[in-house]
Amino acid sequence: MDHDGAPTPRLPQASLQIGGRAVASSGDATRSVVNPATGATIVDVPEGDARDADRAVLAARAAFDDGPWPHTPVSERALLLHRVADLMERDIEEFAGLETLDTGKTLTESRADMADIAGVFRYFSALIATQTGDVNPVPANALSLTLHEPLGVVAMITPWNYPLLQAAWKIAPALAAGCTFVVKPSELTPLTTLRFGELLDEAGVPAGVANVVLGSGATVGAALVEHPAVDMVSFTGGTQTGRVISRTAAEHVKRVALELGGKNPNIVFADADLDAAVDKALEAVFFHAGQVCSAGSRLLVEESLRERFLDALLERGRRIRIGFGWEAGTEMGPLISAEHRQKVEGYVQLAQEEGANLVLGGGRPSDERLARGYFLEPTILDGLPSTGRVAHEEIFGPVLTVETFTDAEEGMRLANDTVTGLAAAVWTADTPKAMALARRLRFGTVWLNDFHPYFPQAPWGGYKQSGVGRELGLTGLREYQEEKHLYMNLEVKAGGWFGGG
Ligand code: TXE
Repeated sequence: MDHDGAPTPRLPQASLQIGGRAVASSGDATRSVVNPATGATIVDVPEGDARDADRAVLAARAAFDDGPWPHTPVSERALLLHRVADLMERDIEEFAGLETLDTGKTLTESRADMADIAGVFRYFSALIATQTGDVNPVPANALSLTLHEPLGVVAMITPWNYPLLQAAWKIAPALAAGCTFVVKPSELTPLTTLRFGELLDEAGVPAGVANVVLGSGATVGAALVEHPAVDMVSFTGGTQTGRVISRTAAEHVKRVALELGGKNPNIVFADADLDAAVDKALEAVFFHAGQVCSAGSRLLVEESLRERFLDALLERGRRIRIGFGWEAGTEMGPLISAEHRQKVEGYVQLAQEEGANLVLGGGRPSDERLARGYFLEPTILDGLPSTGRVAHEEIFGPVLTVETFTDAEEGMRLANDTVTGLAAAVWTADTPKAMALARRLRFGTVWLNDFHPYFPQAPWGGYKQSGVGRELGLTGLREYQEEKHLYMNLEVKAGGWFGGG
């Protein structure tokens, strides 16, 4: 195995985790997990199949129906979530190293992801420990209560860009709520989720509550979504896959939570703080090589500022250091796979056919050391026509397109002209204007004079085709709960619609 100097952290047991045990897959097939920075195989893992999905769902079902977890006092559940956070903090370097190896992102980014995961567990621990039910003011001599109960068995299907972070956004609230689950990581990036299965076990999660299966979306993913013993599917990934999952889940009227992609406008007015807006515009799109659902890939800049803004963007964009994520000083890693890079390159080509000018990057880096990885230079395309495909489709790579607007009306019209609605940003020194525009933007998150911050305390999710439901925040907990109305008559006496007594 040659990782071009890549660290070799302890690899997780390359087996599935079902019913509290590390088990072999039902079949013999394996899949190579590849380091996207070098193209080298990191490890071979079992390629699960539908039988594994079935075993895992039945284990989660049994743990929910017959096991202690849904009835464990919330104070104990909260303690366990804190233990998970403690263990993650203990092993943060190991997890970050694995994530960097598997995804290509820089170690700094991976460390931030892992720290956020610990934070998410601590947040949901505190949240569940402080939840109360409601006493409803009904017009009867009765006690009317609203209770929040665990929803049941959750199938979690996660993507390759934030493998463990996205899983944690689902696992922490599901465990807090008292659910059991089966998680299937992306077949491209299973390592940290496998290792996390071991960590949950060490933290004391009861057998069958947390199950990890591996395999492709078409077989194992689909089998989880179709399974009648699954109560809910929580999915993060591409819009097209989300559509298929939604359709299939409807068969059993399963609850579905979908976090899909976005085409996120970053709107810069001429009165914005130029330095801050330029720095964040670069971060918005080149962070994790643009493989971020909320990437600010569509820059809308006020016409009068365009030239100055573009000059500054190019000047700083040119200096972004591409390289191996595990090397100090690297600012941007590779794309996840050769196929994905090809797709992104296709968009760079298409943008030019649609009339945009390539003003930065567009090619693969010339550095010989990077030749076997799936790298692409930070790319900027100026003068993109707002009516073409590229202005509307998610690229998911290090590609920034630039369009201009002449006034706020036009800026709002362009920004909202998308079928998705995950995140948007507005840059202006005029606070009342910023607040007014934020109200008009049809996006799940709107940042004013910033880009990218998210917090476990605040909801995350999309308007329109960016998804269904919200992760994080109180809403993120409610996704994994059922509401029950519990009514107790305090005046028991004979009589009713039909008389009697
Ligand atoms: O994702 P998929 P892909 C976007 C991004 C990217 C595009 C396609 O634009 O270019 O989606 O990426 C599982 N039933 N995002 O094809 O296929 C799959 O195994 C059940 C945005 O790699 O959606 C994996 O675990 N599961 C996104 C997960 O779905 C299925 C992050 C995601 O893979 C399945 C990733 C099926 N039929 C891509 N087919 C974001 N929101 O951040 C696949 N899967």
